[in-house]
Amino acid sequence: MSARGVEDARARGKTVLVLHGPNLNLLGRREPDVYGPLTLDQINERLHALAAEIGVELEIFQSNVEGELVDRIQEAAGVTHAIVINPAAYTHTSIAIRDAIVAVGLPVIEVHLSNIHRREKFRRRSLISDVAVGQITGFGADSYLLGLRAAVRVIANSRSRSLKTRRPLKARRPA
Ligand code: CA2
Repeated sequence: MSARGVEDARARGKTVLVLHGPNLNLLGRREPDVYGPLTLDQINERLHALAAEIGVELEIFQSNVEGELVDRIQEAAGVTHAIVINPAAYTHTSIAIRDAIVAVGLPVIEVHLSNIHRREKFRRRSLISDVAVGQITGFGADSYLLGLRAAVRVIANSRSRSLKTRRPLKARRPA
């Protein structure tokens, strides 16, 4: 096994939560030039296949409702090891999702299908990116797969502290 394989083996059996924000349930039906041809179910199938290959447990949740995404982030505390989130339009508006991420203190990878930095000005600002471990943007459905791989790497490299005793991240000041 490669050094990276040995490293990633530490993430085996750990749980990653994938969250999809509003309107992503419409994928594949409209705007394929911007968001790609795959439906959300097809993206989820690819995520499940990769998770099985790597040996991590996967939970996937989509909602068009901000509060439901906040609830799901809160419920992840103590049971999930990392979160991969495409907050969709809430990326640019949601202090509630940002606050929930800070509150649970779990490592978060922010992903986007399109490159938000090449689009309209209002999409270039993310309220999530400075409380996330990192952002993967512009690789279509592969952004999610790269996000899952990044989450596994973060889990593997984190010290084996109990999830329950993990202290929340310190909120950083937005620019
Ligand atoms: O590029 C991304 O992944 C986005 O998070 C997608 C959001 C957008 O608001 C963000 O700025 C960037 C939009 C998701 C809506 O998806 C649709 C899919 C098909 C048809 C219409 C919308």
